[in-house]
Amino acid sequence: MSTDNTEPAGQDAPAAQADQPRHMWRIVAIWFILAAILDPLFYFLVGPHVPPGTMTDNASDNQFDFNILLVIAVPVLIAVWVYLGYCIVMWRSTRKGVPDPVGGPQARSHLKVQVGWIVTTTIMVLGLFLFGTVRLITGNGSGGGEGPNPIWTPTSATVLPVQVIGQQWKFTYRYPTFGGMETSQLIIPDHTTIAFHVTSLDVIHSFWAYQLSVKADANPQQDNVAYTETKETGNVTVRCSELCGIWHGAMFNYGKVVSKSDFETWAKKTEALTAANTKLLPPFAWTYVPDANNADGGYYPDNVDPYSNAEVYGATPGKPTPVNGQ
Ligand SMILES: [Cu+2]
Repeated sequence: MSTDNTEPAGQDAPAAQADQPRHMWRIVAIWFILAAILDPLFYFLVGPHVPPGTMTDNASDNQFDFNILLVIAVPVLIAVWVYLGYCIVMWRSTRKGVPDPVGGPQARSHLKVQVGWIVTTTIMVLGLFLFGTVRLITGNGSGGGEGPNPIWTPTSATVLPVQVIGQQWKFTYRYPTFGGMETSQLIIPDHTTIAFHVTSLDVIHSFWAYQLSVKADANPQQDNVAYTETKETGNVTVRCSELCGIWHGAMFNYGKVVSKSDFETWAKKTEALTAANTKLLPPFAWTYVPDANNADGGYYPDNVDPYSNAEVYGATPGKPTPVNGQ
């Protein structure tokens, strides 16, 4: 090809193209065969092992959703790889008889490619939007925190409420139906709908029970509700997923889904064992505000702004200490 840019573009193109194999159709054929083989293989072999597993209804739903996304993504990935691979093999500069690189007007404005690109990506994005919305609604919130007034509530007649309290830097759990006992480990029964009531005593944390596929922000003075239904026994990892201070990375603990009978036994035993401690705790409530004035584990009355100047940590009750020592 001449380096003379004034030469009319594509003058010798028809003759050159006639000798060329139909690259586009070759690429499409290779892509189609690979995608048709790898997609089902991926879905059936890898799919069942995709996180977060199947410990709850939300977890199974989320696993299915991830698999659908991956089944859509795999052909896209294969298309990119096949195209790159084909280009490297067919048009590498060391190969004899390769056509010169095409530039200038010839390489611009390929209507079919442009329309094909826009239509395909639009269909994919709108399809994913629809899919995500439908799955969120049919999945009853998909294990996410729904705030204090959940839109999606479980149909089950028996729901076990478990309060999750985040604080720098740990999670504890209170069981209002077992005397308001507080534990440092999350234990819940199998085949039961659980209502997590997530709150915080200080800054914003986030309760992420990975295997349960539950994630809900823990905000001070907010009762953030998230539902899930347990389907299998097993171990659960709970992590804070909101940067909450210097030991955020160490804010995790482990829990368990146990059989219903094991749960009953554990809960009754723990309730009795911790009865003396429970008496010292503030009465069970959906939210708590540590008492800054007394700093003794007492709690603010409702409707007092915990962060007003009159409520400074360490101040004497009734004698507010102004901030900055003024
Ligand atoms: Cu945290």
